[in-house]
Amino acid sequence: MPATTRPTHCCLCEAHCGILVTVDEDQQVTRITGDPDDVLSKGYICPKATAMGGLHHDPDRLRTPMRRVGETFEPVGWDDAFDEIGRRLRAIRKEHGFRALAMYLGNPAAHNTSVAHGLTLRLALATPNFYTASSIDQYPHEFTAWRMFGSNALVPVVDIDHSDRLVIVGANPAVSNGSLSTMPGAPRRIKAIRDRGGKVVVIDPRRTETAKLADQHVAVEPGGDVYLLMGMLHVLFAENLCDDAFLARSARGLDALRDLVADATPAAMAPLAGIPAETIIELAREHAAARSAAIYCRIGICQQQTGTLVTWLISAINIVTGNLDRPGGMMFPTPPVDVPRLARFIPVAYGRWTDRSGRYPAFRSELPIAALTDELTTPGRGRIRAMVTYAGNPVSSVPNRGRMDAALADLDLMVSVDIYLTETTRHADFVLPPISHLERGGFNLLVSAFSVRNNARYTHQILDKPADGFDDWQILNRLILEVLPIPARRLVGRPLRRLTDVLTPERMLALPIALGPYGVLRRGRRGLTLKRMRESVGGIDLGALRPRLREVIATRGRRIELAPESFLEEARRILPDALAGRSHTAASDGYDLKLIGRRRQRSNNSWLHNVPTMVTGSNRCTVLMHPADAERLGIAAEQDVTVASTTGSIDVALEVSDEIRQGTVAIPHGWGHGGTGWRVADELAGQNVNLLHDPARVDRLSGNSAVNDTWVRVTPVGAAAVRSAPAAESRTATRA
Ligand SMILES: Nc1nc2c(c(=O)[nH]1)N[C@H]1C(S)=C(S)[C@@H](COP(=O)(O)OP(=O)(O)OC[C@H]3O[C@@H](n4cnc5c(=O)[nH]c(N)nc54)[C@H](O)[C@@H]3O)O[C@H]1N2
Ligand SMILES: Nc1nc2c(c(=O)[nH]1)N[C@H]1C(S)=C(S)[C@@H](COP(=O)(O)OP(=O)(O)OC[C@H]3O[C@@H](n4cnc5c(=O)[nH]c(N)nc54)[C@H](O)[C@@H]3O)O[C@H]1N2
Ligand code: SF4
Ligand SMILES: [Mo]
Repeated sequence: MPATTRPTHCCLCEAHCGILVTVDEDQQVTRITGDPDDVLSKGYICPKATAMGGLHHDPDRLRTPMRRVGETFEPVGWDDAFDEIGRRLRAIRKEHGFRALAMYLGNPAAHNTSVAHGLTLRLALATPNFYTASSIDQYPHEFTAWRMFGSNALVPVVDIDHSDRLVIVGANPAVSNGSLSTMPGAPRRIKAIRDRGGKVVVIDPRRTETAKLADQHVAVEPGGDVYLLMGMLHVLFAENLCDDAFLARSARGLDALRDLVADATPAAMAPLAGIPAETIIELAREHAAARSAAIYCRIGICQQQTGTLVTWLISAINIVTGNLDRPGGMMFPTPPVDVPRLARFIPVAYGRWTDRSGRYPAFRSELPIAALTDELTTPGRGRIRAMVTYAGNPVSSVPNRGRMDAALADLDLMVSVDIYLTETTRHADFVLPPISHLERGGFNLLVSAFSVRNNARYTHQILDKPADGFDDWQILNRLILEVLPIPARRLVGRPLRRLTDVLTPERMLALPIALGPYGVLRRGRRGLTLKRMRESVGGIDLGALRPRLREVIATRGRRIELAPESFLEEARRILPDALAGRSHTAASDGYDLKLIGRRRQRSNNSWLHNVPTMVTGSNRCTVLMHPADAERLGIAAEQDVTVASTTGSIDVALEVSDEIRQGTVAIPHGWGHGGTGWRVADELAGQNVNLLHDPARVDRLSGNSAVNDTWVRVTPVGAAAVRSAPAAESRTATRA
């Protein structure tokens, strides 16, 4: 075959940028560039896009199912693998009950057309022990959306392309390209706001890549956002800067909200936010005065103990200033399958069950990952004995790695659907690898449901699927069949398998698209079909986000709940201390620096570090510190230092820059691949920052892991006075 260049999407992150992939006659990917025709990304790509080729050709990427034999793995046939997995899973369930089975679903599942099959496997396992990366990610957004708008699916998206004022809190879209607000080419979109005379403000303890594009950078104290925002709300009420007409029409709970912040003056809040009172006042006034304005927040907020409180306060400010459901504010998208509209019919479960300790209520049909390690290790009925991981690396991505690592090694059965042998999957008895990202295509429902502009884009398959290759959905289908209680399994299994083989993700979506708001069954002959999407050039632009609050809101009485009772309670819990000058983030003895996270442009959580072009130059695992702190501690740039918390300690190199707020340090997550056997990643310096994070530290309302503003101390390697105890011991101490 001659060389070809064809369009598809980079599916490494939510942005799903359009790319053009050149493949030579030997089926080698030789070039990846941005697709100028893509209706959403318009030619933009970030440096990670080329990793799509690197991943495909990576000799370490698994291409056949593997079975554990002692300490090593050997290839196994698909059928043999499924047979043995099924037998062992069913036996464990029979002996120990449903609770002894567990599933963890990781982040790439959301960027994958097979996600519905993943959730179906979850249903088939019928276990309370279901976990996803969402509970160290976007729980606070979904929890807030559920309480305020009636459904966790109603997370509003920032209408960045029409905004006159954008305030970004705890997000770095110049690097991440937007999350829960899919905005490929975020740097360009941010610049466009300024070009049209608007203003961009970034509230972040670090002068980030995004802050460098903004008009104003407010270096808030880590965890200080809750005070900053209460101060802003106070000003909006005290100075009558609210959109009364919108509020009267759409919301309830205004008086309770006003009462809550009555004493939260900017002067009282400023010291805890770590910024001047004048800045809080100015932020409030300018937000209310702008023709349209949006505050957008993400991971820096979600991963706080006040994650839901802050998400709520931000939403409340957007609402009281009339900036919800207004072009240029926060809007609800209208995707080809109308998830926001259907949200009302999808019940949200909260607290129907808990972990065995009773500390963590289930939300969204799953338990927070904060509970996982204890559910793996605490003896007794219901202890997890078998685990399926799908596209996840919890050993790396979940706080307290030390214990999880050992716990997974101790399982009776572990099955991982993954393309690599990782820190997590190396503990599996079976690793079932799907085909590579370039060998499959389809429509990603989730990406379209959070886009900053309505669109319908189809991801094309670039390379032929290998004859013996399974896509994720096929692997998941087979696992589903293995765990279903099917009578006469040998006889009935085969026709059933044939039936489920027909249920491709594409077929499952064809009808909902046709029935959707643009669909052929609603709009007639010119309406949208999957075929039309597939045949379009660069996808189909479905126009700007449009106001639709009344259509989608799912609360009783169809009004925005401005002041949910449990949120008020939580705010009232921290307010008296705040008014007395005490922050909820007060230090513990001997720890003098607050640790935050840092996403690097060429990393993608834990799994791009084996692609050589992604780990050259500046993409390293270092601890970033302000020069004044380095001088105070007598340590110099590039020196190896020990970073210790009450939970654990790691050694990393020191990077010094005044871009980080004094008193704060930042370390990226997803590093520390020693022992994985990856030929590139295994050799890299760096350690897993989650060794420093205490799983018991969560957002009190949603249960999201709160890895942010963890107190640490930094000392030269070897010089630490008292090295902190190993993770397991200190964790026990925390509980005692
Ligand atoms: N300290 C700290 N911890 C964090 C964060 C942080 O900021 N700080 N961020 C959190 C966030 S936001 C997230 S989303 C999580 C991510 O947490 P996880 O989802 O648990 O971890 P990932 O690193 O994304 O690992 C994804 C795994 O999926 C595999 N994979 C990739 N593509 C595919 C595919 O198509 N199919 C299959 N079957 N497997 C695939 C990869 O090989 C990898 O092993 O990490 C969280 N952890
Ligand atoms: N290059 C790259 N892109 C990615 C990913 C990746 O790993 N690498 N991961 C993808 C995933 S899974 C996700 S969820 C998204 C996340 O997308 P973002 O949320 O945009 O990503 P982060 O870079 O983690 O941004 C968090 C910001 O919060 C700041 N911050 C930390 N603590 C505080 C605080 O207390 N207050 C305030 N106001 N700010 C604080 C940090 O300094 C950081 O700049 O990115 C996605 N895109
Ligand atoms: S922002 Fe980068 S990693 Fe994300 S989809 Fe676009 S090119 Fe891929
Ligand atoms: Mo994430």
